[in-house]
Amino acid sequence: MNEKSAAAGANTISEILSETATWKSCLETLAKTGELKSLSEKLPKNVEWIFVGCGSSFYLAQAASASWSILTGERSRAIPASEITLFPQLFPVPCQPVLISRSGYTSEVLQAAEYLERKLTLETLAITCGEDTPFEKITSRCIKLLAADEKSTVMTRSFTSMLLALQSLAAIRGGRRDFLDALRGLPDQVSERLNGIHATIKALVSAHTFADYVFLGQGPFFGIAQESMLKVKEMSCSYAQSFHTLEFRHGPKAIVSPETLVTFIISESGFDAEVAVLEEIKKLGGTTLVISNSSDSTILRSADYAIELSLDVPEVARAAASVIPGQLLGFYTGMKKGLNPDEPRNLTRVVMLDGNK
Ligand code: F1P
Repeated sequence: MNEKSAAAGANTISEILSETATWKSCLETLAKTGELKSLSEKLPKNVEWIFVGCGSSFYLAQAASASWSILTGERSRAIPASEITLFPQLFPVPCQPVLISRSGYTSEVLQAAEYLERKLTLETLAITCGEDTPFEKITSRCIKLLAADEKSTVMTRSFTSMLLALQSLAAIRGGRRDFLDALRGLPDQVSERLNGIHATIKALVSAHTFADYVFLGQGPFFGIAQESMLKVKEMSCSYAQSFHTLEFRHGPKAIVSPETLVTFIISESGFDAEVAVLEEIKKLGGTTLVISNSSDSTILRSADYAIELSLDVPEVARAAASVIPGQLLGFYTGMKKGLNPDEPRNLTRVVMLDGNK
């Protein structure tokens, strides 16, 4: 085994396995500084919240936006940064923009920030894992999670840590003390389950090679399904798709075969309806992986592989943990194909367009 193959994926797997410790340090720092509380008081009321990002950061925006509306009752939506500069008429004003960027250097996000701050004179809120970035200079307010930054090209602990930070801000806005208390216990609960999740995914990957990967989720778990899809695409260069679970019936299920791995990220709110889709897809011959907080006889009957998180936290707080199986699936499938998940084909860690380089 030469040096390069030995080091393949070393950053990504250590960053995935360090996620719960990173959550702990980020949540403790945020609690100590009290910055989320003072931010919550300064930010406007009765406006729509618009979460913005690119790539993983856009899928994070989707999960954060759904979490925001559930925890605060305020209107919100998620938009890719490029839509703001290419179709500005789609952007509602007034609103509170929340811009998400791990690096703080992504050109489309910087261009969107410039447009929102300078042209629309909106005070944007940024969240990033970078230090001293142009992102921080352009935006009005900036939450920095330096402990969550990564060497790998693919986002893992940065994705989950920034999601938990935005959910914490939402809980403060929504007066959800219970949610904040529950989040403090999340890292330990998840780290106790990490070995089990790891073993299930390793067994699945070593036993199968799939032609197609489908991820399904509803509510905040749709953004998680999208991110899981991207992790498998980026790290293993496999064909992967994601849909709202019940949307899968409306056409996409035509692709189901034993060579298709269909991963269900089952919510509590839509449990019965989503499990009914699972049963149907199993009958069509798909190979199924189920990620849920609790299980029942239908899941046990229809799941080829099942990961039961059994986390003692509110439903929305489980979103971050629900992406870990997808991260590991992408990683081990990439390693099995002899690829390097740290440096996926055709990708750079930051997308910087001419004029921003
Ligand atoms: C995020 C992103 C990643 C993608 C690749 C390029 O940029 O699009 O999602 O995996 O690494 O960058 P950002 O969050 O740094 O703006």
